[in-house]
Amino acid sequence: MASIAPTIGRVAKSTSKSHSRNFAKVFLGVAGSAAVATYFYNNNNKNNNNNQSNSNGPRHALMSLFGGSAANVKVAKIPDGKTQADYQKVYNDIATKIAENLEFDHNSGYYGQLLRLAWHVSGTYDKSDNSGGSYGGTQIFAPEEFDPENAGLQVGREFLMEFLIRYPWISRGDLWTLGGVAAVQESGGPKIEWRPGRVDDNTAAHVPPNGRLPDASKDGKYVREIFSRQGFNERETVALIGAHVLGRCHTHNSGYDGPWGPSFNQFTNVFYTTLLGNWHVKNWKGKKQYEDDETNEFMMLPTDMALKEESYFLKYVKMYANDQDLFFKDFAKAFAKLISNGVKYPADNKPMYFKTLEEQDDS
Ligand code: FMI
Repeated sequence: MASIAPTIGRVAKSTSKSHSRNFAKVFLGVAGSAAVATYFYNNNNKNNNNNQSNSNGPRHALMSLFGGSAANVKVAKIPDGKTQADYQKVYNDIATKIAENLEFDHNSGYYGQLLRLAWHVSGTYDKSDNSGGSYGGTQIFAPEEFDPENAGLQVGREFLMEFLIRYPWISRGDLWTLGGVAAVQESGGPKIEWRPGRVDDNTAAHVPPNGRLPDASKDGKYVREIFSRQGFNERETVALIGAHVLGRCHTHNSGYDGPWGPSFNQFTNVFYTTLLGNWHVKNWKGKKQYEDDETNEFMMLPTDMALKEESYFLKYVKMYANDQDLFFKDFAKAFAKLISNGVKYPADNKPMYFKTLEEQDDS
């Protein structure tokens, strides 16, 4: 029987070392800044930045692939002259700001916030018609912004806002997904393949409806179905949810409370080793969640427990609990897929890998 005790001892003490109009209306509500809203609006018009206008060749090919809907063709377009060095600069600024705020949220830092933001902007993807996903940066528009599952994500968006102003050429989708990459890598996780060229969709015409992101109170079959709509199999699903190693739940966002385990500011496989310990239903007035028998300090969501209850998930939980390298490899692949779901990259748009701050210090 796996025990969580040694894990708690090993990780708990450590701190991470490397440590059109419609748009304007909605955005002003969010940010309260006329200047920023005007910037986005102008930028949109200037670059003709909407995903209806991107290309012809690939668009026709994709139209037949996705049932003839031109609206959902999303071809990546790198801003003129931008290279990996430009994106590494943005990465560095995000990473530096993370490192300057390690005490945030009970010493969780911003890792969890930024990773959850990257996931929720991408997790609206529907492979059946190529709608949703990270491409258009639509999360600032209703109804997506007000999806109850997105409660609290303004914290991550506001954290990143200054970089949209400092680097006016970067799109929201690129910035938000790059924030997720920085969160994983700077907290000690694997290198994530990332490609640029998501294009802001400021027409608010392709905002996905609510209900596409999973509800944490449900069971394993439901989790399997929701992730399968995004194109993930069971193994990828288990690997992705291992991200719950970072950060915590907040009653004011989701109704749930607490961190999943002791490694909340370090990307490790400890989510799985912790999950394999013993748990009971927490006795409180809040939503049904689980509490660990040993310390009563940690929590699991009903959907996390489902990974242990269903044999089609459990085998991967055990695999990743026993082999962190394998978890890192699978997570990196699945997360890179998640943040690019729906985006068509032309052949010259090559994968980029970013150096961590620590690696740059060493060189
Ligand atoms: Fe998770 N999550 N998550 N999550 N998530 C969080 C926080 C959180 C769900 C529910 C859920 C993935 C999948 C799923 C991630 C990363 C990822 C919370 C607490 C809930 C209820 C939010 C709060 O602030 O109260 C599920 C069950 C439904 C959406 C689910 O399927 C995936 C795939 C990932 C990334 C790949 C992270 C890092 C956090 C911590 C956020 C923080 O603020 O620290």
